[in-house]
Amino acid sequence: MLTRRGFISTGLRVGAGLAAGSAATFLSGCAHRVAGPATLPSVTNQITGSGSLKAHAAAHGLLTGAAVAIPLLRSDPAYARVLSEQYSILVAENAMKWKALRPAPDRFSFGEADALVAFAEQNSIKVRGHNLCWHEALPDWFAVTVTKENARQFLTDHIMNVAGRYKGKMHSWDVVNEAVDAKSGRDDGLRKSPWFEMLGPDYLDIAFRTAREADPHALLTYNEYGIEYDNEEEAQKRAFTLQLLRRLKAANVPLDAVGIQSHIRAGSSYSFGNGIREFMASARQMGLQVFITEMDVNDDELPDDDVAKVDHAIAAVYRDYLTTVLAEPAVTAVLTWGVSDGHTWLNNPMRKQRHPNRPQRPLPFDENYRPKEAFFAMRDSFDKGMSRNLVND
Ligand code: 9MR
Repeated sequence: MLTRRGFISTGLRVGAGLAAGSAATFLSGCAHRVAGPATLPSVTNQITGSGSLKAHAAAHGLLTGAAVAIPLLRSDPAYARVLSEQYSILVAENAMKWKALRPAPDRFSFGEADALVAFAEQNSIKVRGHNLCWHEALPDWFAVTVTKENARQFLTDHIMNVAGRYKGKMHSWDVVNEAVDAKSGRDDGLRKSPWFEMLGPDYLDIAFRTAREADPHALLTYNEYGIEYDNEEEAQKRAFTLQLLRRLKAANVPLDAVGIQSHIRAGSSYSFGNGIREFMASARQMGLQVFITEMDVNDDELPDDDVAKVDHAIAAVYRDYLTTVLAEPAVTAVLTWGVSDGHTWLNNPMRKQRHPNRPQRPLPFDENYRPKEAFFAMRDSFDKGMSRNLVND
């Protein structure tokens, strides 16, 4: 539910009113004006400036951001405007992955990545890099070119080139992404990724050490998913992830933060709480910051087809989840995996949808960049969270 304060200050019937597009008229960008008494403050002022996500986050020492699709940034001024108005940190959804950066073994293609960094610089927004080492989004040539003999060279060259190019400009890098697979059958729970198969567990050490060398200022992050819920599978994955982080720390591998992706679900039979709290506290005790790196709320499991009810349920999950994680002082950044429901990986045509006639609505803005109930839930959760000091400000 929207708080009373939020309800009054926006003057919007968030949920039913917005979803039905009733009184709210969408004006350019993400501005709203509401028909009604002249004394009502313009909502334009309420959701931007001091009413923006970034302002509410900053009041508590938090960064907030979103994953950016560069083609949209280039083609859609309303999208660019929301980014500049709402966020203090951005990350490329795909543009800094190997597949995007490496058209051929001996060539780099930095156009889209550069465009994001330039946009962020122009708008005084920080940037996270995602990612330097992952088992997915590898170019087609990878499998037939990279071997046990040359893998180390490819990995270190890539990191030196990519992290080196943006040296001093990045808030943080996801150096290694999703290295744990609790079902791998290994005692250390490491995923049998191409990097693992070619270099063994040491590939993580190599990647982090090289990233530090390439950019001593960026906060080096290990990023993982499927560690949010209180169920056996995710508890086991948390344990393996902590085991990995401890091993890296003990080996003096440079590591500054852990990313909890936070692709969560509305209507799930599982809950979150103790597991993630303990995980975050353990990370803090190792001296790590915690970033919520890819939050969105999958609504597949909701039986309802009523959009207002779906949005309401999604907002409740945002509120619960963010309240839980923001109680942890090590959490210093919250990013969503996208901006508006008009562009989300969850509606990718390749994904099987339980409600094919109802596209998913996982993000804080709707397809017309109107703020949804989830937007206000995010702001409220930032307001309630404790203040913290940003380390890499
Ligand atoms: O949202 C991204 C999608 O557009 C890509 O096709 C996919 C593969 O590169 O990656 C998606 O982003 C993923 C992120 O990089 C890592 N965590 C899970 C994200 C959603 O799948």
